[in-house]
Amino acid sequence: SQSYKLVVVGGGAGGCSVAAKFTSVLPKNNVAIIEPSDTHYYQPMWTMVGGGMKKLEQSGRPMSQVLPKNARWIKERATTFFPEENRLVTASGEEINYEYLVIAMGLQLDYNKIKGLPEAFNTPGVCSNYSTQYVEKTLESLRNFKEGNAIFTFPNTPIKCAGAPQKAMYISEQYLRKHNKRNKANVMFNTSLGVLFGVKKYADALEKVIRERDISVNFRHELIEVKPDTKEAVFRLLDDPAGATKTFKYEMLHVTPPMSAPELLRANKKFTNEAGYLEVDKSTLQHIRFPNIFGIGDCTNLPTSKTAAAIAGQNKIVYDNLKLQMEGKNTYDGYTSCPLVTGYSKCILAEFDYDGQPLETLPINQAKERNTSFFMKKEIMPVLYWKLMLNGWWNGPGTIRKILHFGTGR
Ligand code: FAD
Ligand code: UQ1
Repeated sequence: SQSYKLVVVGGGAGGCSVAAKFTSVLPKNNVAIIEPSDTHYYQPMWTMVGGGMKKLEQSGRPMSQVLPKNARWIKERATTFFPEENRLVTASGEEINYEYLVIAMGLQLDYNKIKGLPEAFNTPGVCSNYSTQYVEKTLESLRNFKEGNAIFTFPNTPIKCAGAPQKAMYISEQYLRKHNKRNKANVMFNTSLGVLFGVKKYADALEKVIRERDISVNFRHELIEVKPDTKEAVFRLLDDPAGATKTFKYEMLHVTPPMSAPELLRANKKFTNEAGYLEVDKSTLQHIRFPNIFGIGDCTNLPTSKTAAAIAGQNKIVYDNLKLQMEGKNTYDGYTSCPLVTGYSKCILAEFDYDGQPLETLPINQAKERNTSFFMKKEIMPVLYWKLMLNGWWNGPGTIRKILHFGTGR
């Protein structure tokens, strides 16, 4: 088995950026990243790949070049977590022990929850910007478009980059216009949601785009089946109490799949909230039940939109809070001190915490009456108070205590 100060699960946007911050402050090989993929993708570029503005290869770099050099890369999938024991197991059965864990596993794509997928991706017109396997079919479907419905879907789950299904549609609409096929196309947004976007300011702006570009929107329509033989897509009408469905013919069908937190997280009830996302504090990103575990990015329950931009806003918060946690400085342990002066030259230097447990700075028995403790009380403490503490430069003897106790603190 291997042991690390910090283990990061997932080498995507969140995992890679947090690991990089820690490798610059922790000694070499104190950080391990568990990540099975050969390639790291800049997923926001797939919108442009689908529209033919970038090539798929341009969105990927070898994982080995991207992950921080001073971290140990464990090129495997994590398979079981034992958070109470601070360890996890990988697909090969390797045991990894950690002091601190960052979980950055992203979302899983559940194409298979739609009947007929993923097989129908092998048939004409069915595509998806959300996967390296199907993103190039978006451009291909636009090139081969003859006439009929171009349908863009939005699933009935939270997804990453909630704008991307519409971006795919607007770019496709302009492609069809540019290539003189727009008058043969009926462009449609069939969304499980009841609004175009979660923020009203942008929803209003998008509504204007939809009107100007002659796109039709069908709210509360959830894709449940693709029938490639007849080129039909079946939608559940989410507001129909009887659960009725409606079938649309398609010439092109851009699928945004249902997404969920990785199975592996959901397997451990103590990790997740009801919906299966890693349950972290929304201000500190610390796990609410395991203080030595932090989460970042798409796999978390953070009630914001799941994007790389969000991760840019999160990674310093994880770094700062986890660093404080490592240093034991983020929470107050109740430290207090009362120098018990026992006469004109001796003192018992009491220091203790919330639990009434001694928390002594010096590696000697401070319960003993000493001249040194008396000198400290009479001469050092006033200087420390006037010169340091009142200027905000004295944070108590915790750091000195840790050094004198070789990091153990007691
Ligand atoms: P990911 O980057 O997905 O990384 C998760 C990593 O965890 C993966 O490398 C995976 O291999 C690894 N992993 C999973 N399971 C395990 C396991 N068991 N063991 C070890 N490793 C595991 N964001 C924007 O900010 N702007 C945009 O314009 C934008 N557009 C987008 C367009 C599309 C089409 C897509 C798909 C996404 C877009 N995003 C955009 C979203 C952005 O890409 C994601 O929010 C971001 O990549 C999430 O980062 P993450 O680290 O949480 O997950
Ligand atoms: C951003 O920080 C970011 O993450 C790295 C993105 O992901 C690709 C974005 O799409 C955006 C918009 C931001 C925000 C940054 C600026 C300069 C607006």
